[in-house]
Amino acid sequence: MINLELPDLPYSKDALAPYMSAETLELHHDKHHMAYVTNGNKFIKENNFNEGSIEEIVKNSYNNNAPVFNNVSQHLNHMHFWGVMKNNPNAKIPSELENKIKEDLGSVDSMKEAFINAGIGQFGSGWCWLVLNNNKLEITKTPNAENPIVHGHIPLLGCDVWEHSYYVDYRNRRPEYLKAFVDNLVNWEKVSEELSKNL
Ligand code: MN3
Repeated sequence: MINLELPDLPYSKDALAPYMSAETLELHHDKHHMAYVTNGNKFIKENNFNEGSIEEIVKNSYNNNAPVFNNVSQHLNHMHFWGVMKNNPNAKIPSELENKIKEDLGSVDSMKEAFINAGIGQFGSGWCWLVLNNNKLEITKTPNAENPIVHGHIPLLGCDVWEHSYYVDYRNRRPEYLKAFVDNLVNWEKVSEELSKNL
């Protein structure tokens, strides 16, 4: 019987300031993510989705059971999101990852630009991603709760573009939030480790 649990953040609530405030993390982690966990457990139980891993429940409920999918996929998305962030301005991207970015996406700058544009281009709520698709890096976006695994993609870096992720700190300025994210908030060592594990 699967039971979703809210993970602790891997850093203190003020660790990502000034790019992402403690107030945002309190609301986003303690309230929004908690609600996905609580509702996910409720809908899993009510709809008998008890079998398999979180990833399997996400894939099995996609286009099949919206209450289960929306909450469990958002739980998966947020566990990823907390894990790929770190207060990291002027970060050096590990060379293995940097070389792969250059090979598949031209340059680090063009990767960042495409990532920001994917986030801006996601109408309404959703996510933008750096994914691995058939061993190639790609930039994608997904609506609402969708995680790239439902398309057979491996998520390496995802950014939450739901308003709850940036409205406290950036108001309606989503492009500014996305630029602050790619320039200052990415744990590139973690992204590089995920790439190595999946190549
Ligand atoms: Mn969120």
